[in-house]
Amino acid sequence: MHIVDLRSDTLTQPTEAMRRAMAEAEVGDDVFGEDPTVRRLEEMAADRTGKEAALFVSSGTMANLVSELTHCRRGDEMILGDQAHIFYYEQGGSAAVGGIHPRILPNLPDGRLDPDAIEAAVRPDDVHFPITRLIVLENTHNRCGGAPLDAAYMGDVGKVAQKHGLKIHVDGARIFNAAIALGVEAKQLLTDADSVSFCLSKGLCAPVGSLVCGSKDFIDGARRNRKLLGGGMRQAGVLAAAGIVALTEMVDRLVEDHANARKLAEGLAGMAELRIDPLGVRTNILYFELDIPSLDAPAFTQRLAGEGVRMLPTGPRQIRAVAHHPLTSADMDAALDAFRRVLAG
Ligand code: TLP
Repeated sequence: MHIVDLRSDTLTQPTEAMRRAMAEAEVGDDVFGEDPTVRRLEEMAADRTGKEAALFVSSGTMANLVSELTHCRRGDEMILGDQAHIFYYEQGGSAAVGGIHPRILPNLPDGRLDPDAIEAAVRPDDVHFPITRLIVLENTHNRCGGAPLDAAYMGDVGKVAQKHGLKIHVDGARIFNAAIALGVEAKQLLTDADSVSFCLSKGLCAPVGSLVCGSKDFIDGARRNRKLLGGGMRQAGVLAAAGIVALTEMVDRLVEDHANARKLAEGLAGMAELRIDPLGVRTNILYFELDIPSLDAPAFTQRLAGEGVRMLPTGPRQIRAVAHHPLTSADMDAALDAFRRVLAG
């Protein structure tokens, strides 16, 4: 059976060009700073994000943790959303490893944090309080339907940060999806950010790896923290080589994933038992609610899998689907047909 697996864009596989580049990569010991392919990837990442320097790390989770550790000291506070990946899905690593205190604000449905609420959460200088150090944003916002945050909003948060001497970190695991959806360069979304992490191993199809980007001083600190976490890699050029292909060949095609997600959403919106607003689907992620009293999301996705389509239950009645390479428009049709069969019982 042909399987259409929409559980996550982390399922993407390295392309033929990546596999060739990996086999031929020139390598060295990256802890000595001697891997030319890693260096080239880091320079490209810094350039694409408009930052001075970049650091190659093993995952998005490590990229975020390294960034938080570099911005904050133990006991400092960071402001972030209650739906943030960092808050929700990273084992509370910033608190567990870094002693960083999370100050949680409600995410608006479009992934933003209200800039006034951010400002109101900044701690006054008082011996009772932790020191507010960092604001964390997520772009695109995974749990808020893959919503992109635009440059105007980033500027609004930038003003709050500047006024109070705070740093901004962007969890930009899917920052290129945001850039493509908004029709801008990623760096235009990041002028107000002190640091950004982004992933090569999601829609961009590389097998492993994320980048942290920021000022040269920040990246020097991040490099120390990566080593602290055991994340110093040796001949990592074999992985970076795939990342270079990801950045040069796989960014522009994300538009296809966005079109496929929208097509799927429009098809699902026509089914009486499902709740979804297709206009809210701006990138490659979509969520919908089941309105079937007898069937919850885990049971529904199990039946769907029996019809060759895999999706992720993310709540008792909520399901997530993520469009990604190499799934096609025809795969979305196949997925919609499978839904019709499951709903028909
Ligand atoms: N997201 C994964 C799961 O962890 C939920 C997914 O399938 O979407 N930031 C954001 C916004 C992410 O969506 C993810 C992964 C990460 C960070 C962490 O990246 P990895 O998995 O490389 O540690």
